[in-house]
Amino acid sequence: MRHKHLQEWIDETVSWCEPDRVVLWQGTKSEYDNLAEAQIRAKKAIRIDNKHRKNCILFRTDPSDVARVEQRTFISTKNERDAGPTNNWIRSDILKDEMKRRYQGSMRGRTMYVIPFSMGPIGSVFSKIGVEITDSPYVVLNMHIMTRTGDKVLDILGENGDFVKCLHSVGYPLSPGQADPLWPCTPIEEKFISQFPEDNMIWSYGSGYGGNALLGKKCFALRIASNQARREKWLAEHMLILKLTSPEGTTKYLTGSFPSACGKTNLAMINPTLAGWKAETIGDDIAWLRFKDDGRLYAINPEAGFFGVASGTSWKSNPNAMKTIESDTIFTNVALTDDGDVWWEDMTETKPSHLIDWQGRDWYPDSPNKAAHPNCRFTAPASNCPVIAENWEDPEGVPISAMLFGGRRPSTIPLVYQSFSFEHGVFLASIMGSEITAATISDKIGIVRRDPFAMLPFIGYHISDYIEHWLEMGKLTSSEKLPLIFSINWFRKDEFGNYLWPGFGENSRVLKWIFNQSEGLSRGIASPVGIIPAANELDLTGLDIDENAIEKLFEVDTESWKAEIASIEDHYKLYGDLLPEELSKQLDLLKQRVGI
Ligand code: OXD
Ligand code: MN
Repeated sequence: MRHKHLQEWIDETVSWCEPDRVVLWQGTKSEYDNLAEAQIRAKKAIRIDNKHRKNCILFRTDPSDVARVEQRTFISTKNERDAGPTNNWIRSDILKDEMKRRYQGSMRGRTMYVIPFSMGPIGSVFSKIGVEITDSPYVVLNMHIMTRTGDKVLDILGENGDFVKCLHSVGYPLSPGQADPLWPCTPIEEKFISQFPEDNMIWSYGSGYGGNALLGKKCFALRIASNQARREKWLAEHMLILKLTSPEGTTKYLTGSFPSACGKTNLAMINPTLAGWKAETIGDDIAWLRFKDDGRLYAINPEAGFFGVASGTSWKSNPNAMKTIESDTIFTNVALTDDGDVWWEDMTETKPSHLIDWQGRDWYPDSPNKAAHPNCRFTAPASNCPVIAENWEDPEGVPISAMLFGGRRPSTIPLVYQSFSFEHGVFLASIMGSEITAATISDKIGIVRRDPFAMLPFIGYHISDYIEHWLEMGKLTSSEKLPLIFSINWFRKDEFGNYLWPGFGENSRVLKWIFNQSEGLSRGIASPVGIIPAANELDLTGLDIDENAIEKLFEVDTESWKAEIASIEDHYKLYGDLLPEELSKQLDLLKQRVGI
């Protein structure tokens, strides 16, 4: 190992965790295939290789370890002020002591893998290096798909390059002869997903699932990177990146921020219904953005794969995702069909007559439980995607013309509106959110869960400082070079509870208007809340939709906005005395425009 500090950290971790073996991951396909094969032989995973799918693998987790655990996620700093009101905080020295005790001997009987990885194309000015140490083969396989790993990263690190230390253990040491459970992990109260932004360090313990354990994703690329971005004047955001080309051949790039499970992956892989329009994927979950010398904001996708929610993904909702997962994909907590393929709720119109469910039990259509876990996932290489843009790995990034922010709002919020200014755009991103549905908390139907910038669980520092950082970023260039900002709501319903907008590929009609706005081809008209399409600016050619529905989609109803403003004021209490002045100013302006 050429990098002395990395070697020291590896040695120190070995002395804490006491693994039986250490493997330095080189990032090759044969390592991946061998490790996958070993998991299948050890009955930790099932091979999925059939007429629909090649070289895929299925893992089933412990029923207690199925999602990110926000209540066990910490931003750990010296001072509580720095974590702010949206994060759990434990003082860093106290948390380190607590976790060090747990790491003691935590890898006994296991192999410790050292995975050097790059977030972003190797060698790009946008990119950052991490090294994840883990005792979970599942994590290794997933990191291999989700990031660029191995020797090529060590080459970039050289002898003294900077890297984010990411330590992960499932917290389940094995004594000699002790059988390993299918999915080792700890009870929830012993899990810790800890970010130490002052040390550029992540310590995760007790969970093997998704964002808790694949530390390059939410922990590094959002929570730690948002701190780095603030220090270094860039942005680390929960955003898809879409490449859009008009029939005339002009290309523009858009970002889209939507809370988890609002269809980001679907929009990132949209098949436009409008003739001649082409949409291609750059990324589906995270964007790192910075200004370049030409004064424009450029973005990269720091990831190399998709860790998508499988439930609900179908040939109707996302055919491009269905093609993406036809090979070299890891499935987690999906059901197994009788002919050895995967299945999940809403994948097909009719349910199979028999399945093995995500917990390995027989399942029939009248079974009371879902066959797949609602948060079941696919992990697939981005390069598998049939609509991945040919420049998705451009180390220079792509210039962003428009930023979309949205949520699930059955009422009040128009289908699309543009902010009057960048500052107003920051305001509308700060108030985005989704209405709680009966499926989540039944006694609070109608309450909006605000998810500012879709970043509520991912901002790695004080939310007031985050808003101020966005506002500062807006001052780094001239206003005409800044991306336009739009509020989006695909989910508005009529009084009978029916969706007013068809969604899916028809969303390209809204994308076209956004494209035209940023190209100066349309102007829109001012409503009290923002700029909406003027008559005939939203292309409805060939769409069977009622005039009334269109009117309702853009209705700005004073009574509803009064309630909305009260709810925003309530949400802003979160900031206490530290509500950024610009947000209260924008709220006052909104009140004036709405007429209250
Ligand atoms: C995700 C999430 O997994 O946002 O992408 O939860
Ligand atoms: Mn996400």
